[in-house]
Order: sequence, then C-alpha cells, then structure tokens
Amino acid sequence: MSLLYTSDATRGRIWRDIFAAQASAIGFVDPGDAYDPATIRYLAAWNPSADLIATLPALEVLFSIGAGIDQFDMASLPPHVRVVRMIEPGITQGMVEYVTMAVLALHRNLIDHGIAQREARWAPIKLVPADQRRVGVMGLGHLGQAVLGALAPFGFALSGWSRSAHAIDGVECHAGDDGLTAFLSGCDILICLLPLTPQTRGILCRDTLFQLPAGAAIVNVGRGAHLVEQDLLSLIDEGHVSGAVLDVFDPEPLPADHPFWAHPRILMTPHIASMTRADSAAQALIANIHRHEAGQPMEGEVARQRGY
Ligand code: NDP
Ligand code: OXD
Repeated sequence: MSLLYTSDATRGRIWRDIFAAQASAIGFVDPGDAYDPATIRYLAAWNPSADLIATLPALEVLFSIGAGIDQFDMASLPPHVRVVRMIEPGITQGMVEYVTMAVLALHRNLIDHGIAQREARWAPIKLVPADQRRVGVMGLGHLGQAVLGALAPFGFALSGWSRSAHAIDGVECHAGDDGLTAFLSGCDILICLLPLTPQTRGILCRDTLFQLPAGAAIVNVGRGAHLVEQDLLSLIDEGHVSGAVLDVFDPEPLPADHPFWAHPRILMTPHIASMTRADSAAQALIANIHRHEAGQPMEGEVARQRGY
C-alpha cells in the first residue's frame, strides 16, 4: 500500500523522511520513483490531472496538500474516492498571523497613512477604539474560528457568517442567505474565509459590498474568484469601500497590467497568507491515513456533493 506524492520537491523530501521514520508501512513514492500504480491507495497532490487519476485503480483517498479543494476536478474523480483537505497547525498559524496583520493595518488606517506618506503629508487620523470597530468573518470553519479567537483579545466587536448556524462565545453569529444582510451591515472590516463553491463564487460583489457600512474595508484570503474585481474598484472610486487587503486573485499570478497592482487603496500579497508547513502537515497526513485504516472519520474530510 503506497501514497503517491505529486507536489513541491522540497516538501516531498521532508515527507519521505518522516514517512520512513514514522510510518514505514505506508510506502512513499513520487513520480520519479518506479512504482506500480495498482498499489497506490492514497494520493497527496495540489491539482492532479484526470490522466493521472485514471492510472490509479486502487485509489481510496485524495489528500489536498493545501486547505482548499476547489482546484480539484471532481468530475475526473471516481465517486468512491474520498477527498480530504489539509488541516495542520502551520496553515492555521499563518492565517491567524496574516488576518491579524491585515485587520490591525486597516483598523489603524495604514492605507491612508501610506498615501499621506507618499505625498509627504502629515495627516493624523483620530483613533477609533477597537470596541467600536466591527470585524466580521465570512466562513466560520477551521480557519475562520481560529482567526476570530486571535482577534478577540484586541476587543473588536466580532461577528461571523456561515451556511449553518453556529454559537461562538463573544461572536455575533449569522447564518445562511437570511442572515447575510444583517451580518454585512455590521462589518467595518469584512474578512472572507469561505471555500470557493458554486454558491460562494462572486459573493464579494456590488450587491453584497454595498450592504457594508460606508467606509468599510475588506480582506480577501479565501479565493480570488470570491471577488468581483470591477465591483470592488468602482465601490472604492465611489468612496463606499475605503480599501482592501487582498491575498488571492483570479487568475494567479495576476497579470502585470492589472489595475490592482498600482491602486493606492489596495494592499496586495501573492497568495502567502498561509502555507502548508512540511513537518506538521506530514504528521497530519499520517494521522489521517491511520484513522482511515482504522475505519474512523478523517479530519478535514470534504462532503463532495457540498463542495467543501
Ligand atoms: P472550512 O471548510 O473549515 O470552513 C468553511 C466555512 O465556510 C464553514 O463555516 C462553512 O459553513 C462556510 N461556508 C461554506 N459555504 C458557505 C455558504 N454558501 N454560505 C455561507 N457559509 C458557507 O474551511 P477552512 O476554514 O479550513 O478554509 C477556508 C478557506 O480558506 C479555504 O477553502 C481556502 O479557500 C482558504 N485558504 C486560503 C489560504 C491562503 O493562503 N490565502 C490558505 C488556506 C485556506 P458551515 O460551518 O455552516 O459548514
Ligand atoms: C490553501 C491555500 O488552500 O494555500 O492551503 O490557499
């Protein structure tokens, strides 16, 4: 029984050593090894081709090497193959750090101060106390809840929105289409931590962003296709949205002539909010394979028909 790994070579070398030391019963192979495709029960990959999947008759589980699974071509995957997203402490820590940085930058008016600096203009802005700054998270999953936990000690007024109802201490929770308007109207800073599904594609559009209070700002760390770019640009031009911190784009890399690059009210990073950490991810993967073999639920298993 083997795991086929088809991603970054540096991480692959670390995983190979960890599997050899801690889970030698699971053979670890990559495309450079001579292996019998009929022995591959597990595939760890970012975006495996349909051609590769077709060569693996014994495939049981497809593990994403990242937290998202929207990159998978589910149609090419036999219905019995289980799909698992990556949940590991490195991804969570990275996301918590990034969103905290983005929220504090927006809360402390870094976009306006940056514009003033480039114009050599001394322009103090009155502080808004954190308890008067309303911060809302779309997506109350593994990462959304971790981010809310990290923001709580600053004293922000926190809220969240998800598909099903949640109850989280210190967070005003909203759910479903019926809860969206009330949620949006109470977000001075809106963070998108949704998975990309047919229901969430384009969710950050004029219709929703216009329901934010005037002057609100957004942080998109979900997926680029959550955002309708032209709608964001026009709402910034109109002054309804004051700025954005964007880590994800559609497509990636973003073309060099895209208006986001030079926009004074947009802070951009190249999809680095968090990254799978090699050592802790290997442990998470091994633990999930053991769970699968023991007939237990795997952490991060995706409901394929739901899309996340
Ligand atoms: P989870 O699956 O744990 O959580 C998803 C959350 O989104 C759940 O709360 C779910 O609701 C909610 N949701 C899903 N669909 C809808 C909908 N139609 N309406 C309202 N809420 C919805 O995901 P994670 O927290 O692990 O990850 C979230 C995303 O973050 C990833 O899919 C990926 O796109 C992105 N990401 C980005 C990274 C980066 O570097 N920029 C790194 C890692 C992840 P419910 O709780 O009711 O099921
Ligand atoms: C992920 C990502 O899904 O990097 O892990 O976006």
